Amino acid sequence: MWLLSRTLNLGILAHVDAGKTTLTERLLFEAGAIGAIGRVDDGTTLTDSLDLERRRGITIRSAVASLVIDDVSVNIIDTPGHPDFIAEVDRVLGVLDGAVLVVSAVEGVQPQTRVLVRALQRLRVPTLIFINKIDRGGADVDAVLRGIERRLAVRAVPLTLATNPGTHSAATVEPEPDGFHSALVEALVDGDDALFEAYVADAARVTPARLRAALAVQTSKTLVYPVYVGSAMTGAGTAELMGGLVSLLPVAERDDRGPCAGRIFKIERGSDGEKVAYVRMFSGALHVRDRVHDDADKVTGISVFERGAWVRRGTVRAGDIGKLWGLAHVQVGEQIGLRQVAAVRHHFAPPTLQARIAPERYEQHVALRAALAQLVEQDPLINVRSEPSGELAVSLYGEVQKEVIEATLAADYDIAVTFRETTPLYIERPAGIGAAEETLNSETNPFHAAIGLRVEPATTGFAFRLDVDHQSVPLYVYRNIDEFASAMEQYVRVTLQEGLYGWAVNDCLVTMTSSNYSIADGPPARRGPLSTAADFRKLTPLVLMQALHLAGTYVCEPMSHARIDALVTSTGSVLGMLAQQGAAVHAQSIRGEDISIEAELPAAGVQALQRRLPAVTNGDGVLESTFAGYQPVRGEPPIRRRTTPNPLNRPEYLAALSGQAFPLH
Ligand SMILES: Nc1nc2c(ncn2[C@@H]2O[C@H](COP(=O)(O)OP(=O)(O)OP(=O)(O)O)[C@@H](O)[C@H]2O)c(=O)[nH]1
Ligand SMILES: [Mg+2]
Repeated sequence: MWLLSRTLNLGILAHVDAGKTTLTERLLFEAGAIGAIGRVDDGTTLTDSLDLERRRGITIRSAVASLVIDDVSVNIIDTPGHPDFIAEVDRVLGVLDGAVLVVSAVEGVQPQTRVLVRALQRLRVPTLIFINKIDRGGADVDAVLRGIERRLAVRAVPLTLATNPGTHSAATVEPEPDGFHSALVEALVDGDDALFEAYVADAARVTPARLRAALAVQTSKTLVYPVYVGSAMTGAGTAELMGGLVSLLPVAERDDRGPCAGRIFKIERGSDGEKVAYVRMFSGALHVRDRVHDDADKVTGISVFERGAWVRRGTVRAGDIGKLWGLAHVQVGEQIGLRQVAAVRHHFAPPTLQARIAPERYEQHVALRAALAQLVEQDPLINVRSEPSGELAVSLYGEVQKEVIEATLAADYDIAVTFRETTPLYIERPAGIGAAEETLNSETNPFHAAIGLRVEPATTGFAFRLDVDHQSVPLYVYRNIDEFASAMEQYVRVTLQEGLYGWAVNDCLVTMTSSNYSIADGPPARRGPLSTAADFRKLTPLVLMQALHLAGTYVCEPMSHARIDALVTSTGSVLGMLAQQGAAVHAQSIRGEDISIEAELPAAGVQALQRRLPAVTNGDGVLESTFAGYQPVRGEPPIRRRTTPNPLNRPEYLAALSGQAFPLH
């Protein structure tokens, strides 16, 4: 049969430069999916296919390739490791059956490795760890293993060992059987009572095959993390890793019964500028000429992987990744098969910076706006804003992303741009609890809907809850109460983009406490025109901003945790530089001639550290930074001018609505 029945959608994740793309290339080569092996350093790998990726030698966009191991079709998603491109990882996390986390045998566990592992754990993505670069000088597998146990706090189970590490002849061997057997038992009994009892009753009856099966089960439950060592460059240890992919990760049978459900995880523009959407199907099948949900465009073309290569087909089935054509309005992160599009959940911190962007030639302003709109399709977190001044502003993770946007606009759209200063992207948090309500037919409420909302602080992120009775929901407008809830959640989210000081409101729980609607003839409301979805949508900002006003908000600044490694002789100048950026130093540790300094500072100051580091450390310093949450701003809160009329100014809001001066979406 030409179509394999089992698939594995595999993410390759790691810290920048750990060797993800090199490993992907190696796996593709070993499995025969490519005839010659490319190199990142020569710009010839399959997955770093963008011009900019090849020139810079880093991955910017996630890319999909496919290979076959035994009878399993493995779709590999090679992701970028640079923290500026974390949004790319975010989008693929939800479509993975398993992952390989690459850790360099030389650099070891990095802050970004921890960020990634936490997200993989939260989503319970079964993960194998590959300790790469054992051929490089300085490789220290034992130290990396200790780092994995200690800093990643996962139960690591080493399945292969390195011989001659740190040399070009580095190779891998299986561990000595007796010691390996007892190490496996020790790692697995905690998570498996039956295994524990069998072992206590008669240790000899716990066979290697039984342990192997238990290892696969506990790997799929993310209780343990099998570890392989090797070199993506020389190919050492990669065959064992490939064996582990299909024997330890949960390979899915292709089963296309059930309703059509999938998720769009990547959007790109084809050679003619047409939109191409990548979908991972979870159940059912999607065919050419189907709609992805009730009011969407029709799919005009589908490509799927067959034996490692994209081929045009009429259908994409559960378990598969496919490319879809014809969906002009589809958005990345969107779930397909459902009419009501669920809100996209993010697994990492949002961008912490914003920068105003302007074309060098003023007449390209409209072209720039259109080009940015296309970039936002691929990366919604860029979140382009039209400032009240008419300028455009984008949200950013960092300087490298900014350079990539600039280079992309120049190369693909022929637009030269300049970025104005980069400033922090503050957020607002509710200070207390606030509640507001509008009832039907009251003087203050021009809409045919009634809403009560309560706003209160929440520990992390945004949550919406519906606390109303079925009877109070207009089920002739929304199909069911869940659809009403997700519509209301969407209206609330849109409103919270601009809080009392103009910044997005986060870390808050919004509860809908009352609801009512009017129908043409009698109860439950007094006679009146039929409520529509627009009534609920337009009334939400009025009620919500009132509740927010009563709760009060305070503005918070994004912080970064920075770690600087340098020579001890640079200590004074590094500390001086940190003090100038308002950083609080937490720890200093000296090892031989090296010092490692850890500090926390406003995220907006990290770029300045990066810029000044070479001069301050005579070129020896290395800076690592990760997001460290938000802290209340001291003193006068910064204000961002709103781009939409403030619903707290009711006449202005209503006037703008009736004039349709701004879209609510
Ligand atoms: N010696 C040695 N070098 C390696 C190995 N794997 C990767 N490299 C080199 O390390 C550098 C980074 O490799 P990439 O494969 O681009 O790393 P990456 O993780 O994909 O990097 P990003 O996608 O930018 O995060 C390149 O110069 C590779 O040639 C290895 O096993 N041994
Ligand atoms: Mg890469």
